Amino acid sequence: MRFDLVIRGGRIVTASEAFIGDIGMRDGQISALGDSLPRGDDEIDAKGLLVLPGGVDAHCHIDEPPFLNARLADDFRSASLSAACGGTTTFMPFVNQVEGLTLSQSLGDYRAKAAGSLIDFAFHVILKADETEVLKADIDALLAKGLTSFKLFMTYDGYQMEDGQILEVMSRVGAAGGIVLVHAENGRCIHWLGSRLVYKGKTGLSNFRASAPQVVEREAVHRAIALAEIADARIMIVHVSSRDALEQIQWARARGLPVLAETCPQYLVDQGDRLSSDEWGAAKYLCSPPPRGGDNAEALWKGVADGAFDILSSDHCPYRFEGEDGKRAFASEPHFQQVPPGVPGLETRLPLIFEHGVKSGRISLNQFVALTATEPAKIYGLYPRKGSLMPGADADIVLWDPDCPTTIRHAMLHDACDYTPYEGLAVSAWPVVTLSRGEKIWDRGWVSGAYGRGREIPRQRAA
Ligand code: DUC
Ligand code: ZN
Ligand code: ZN
Repeated sequence: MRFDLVIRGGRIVTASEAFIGDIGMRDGQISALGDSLPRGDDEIDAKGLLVLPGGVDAHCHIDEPPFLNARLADDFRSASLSAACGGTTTFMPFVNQVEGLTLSQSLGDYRAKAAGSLIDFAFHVILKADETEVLKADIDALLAKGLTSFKLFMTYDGYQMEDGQILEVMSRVGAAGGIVLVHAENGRCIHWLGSRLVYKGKTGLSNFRASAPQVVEREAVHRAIALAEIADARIMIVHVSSRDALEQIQWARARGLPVLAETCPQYLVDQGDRLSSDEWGAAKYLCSPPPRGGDNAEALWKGVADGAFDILSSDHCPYRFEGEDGKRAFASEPHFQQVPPGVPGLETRLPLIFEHGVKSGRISLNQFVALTATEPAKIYGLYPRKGSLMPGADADIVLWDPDCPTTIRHAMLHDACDYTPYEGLAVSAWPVVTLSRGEKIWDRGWVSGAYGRGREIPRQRAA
């Protein structure tokens, strides 16, 4: 058997196994796993390294039309580079509707943007609270094109859907075998609470969490679960931030309802206390739902370890801090309602979860692979091509140095944002080599591979 490349002698880890061995690949696909494979045309000595499936980041915002009037910093080039350098080989951004275009037309527009990607990708769709008839036609057209995951919002002007519309979307997508991603916060409560705070003159950033407390997320998660049960749909509660919301998910799962859940590093490496400040700097931690502080992160980690969460994604939402598009540009004083919510995190997702999950003993290496690569690939119809090391899978492989002390600095990252919320945090492992379909695109500080080599991966029906 001839191999283009053999990765030799590393500790190979999948969602279910771990063993020392070699991986041989040919024409961009994994062709054999074993011991003492024949020499390849090229070789990587992986002794002392971990060899994992490339990460699949199933939630990131890239080059969308301005959301709440704010412009995202990353295009597909910078975002895909950043992802690759952090060990992610497939990502799933959102087609968001462009003003004046249908969703199908917006998909065409977005595909053209994604043509600059360094890594492979597949799309979700963001739904606006449009006229129901328009929405129905749009959803059907996209389902017919193989897009099977739709995100709806229970908050945000222009996006917030009422229960009837949510039922309509869920039943339509559910009947077609798709999945509905739910941003679960009660927008009316957030408005009401926010107005009261503003009336009392409490406009500083420290009030952001009080305007969207846990109960607002808990109520929305509970309602989304009930609506999904009525509509007979499978749903994914995205970016779960609190113990209260997690309890609702556990309740639903105990009843056997098809409710899946995602959380993200900003809730697991909780810096919610940094949102207690009224200084501009707090804006670097401001995202929706808010990181809660207190014991929420520990409760979420317990949920992750116990299997209450299916996937861990970044929710990369890179609004700059400075500059004309920056968070600071939205108001002369820091005001909790005027700073666009969102934080960058594509490149730091895996090292942070590795550190706070695996290194700290909260989850196993197999769980790490499952939560960050295999499960997102399965849930969104990309498996076994992605998220796996099986023969026939794409050779998307990441070599990790498990003993690579690194202090996170924005200066070392590759996104187009101008800060990281994790500045100065120490981690002890980092992805050192990233292969995408057998091609080295990140090798110990060196970047290679042509922008535009990334492909859209056709989706199978969700598993
Ligand atoms: N949450 C954010 O923090 N930003 C944009 C969208 C979202 O759901
Ligand atoms: Zn959201
Ligand atoms: Zn998001």
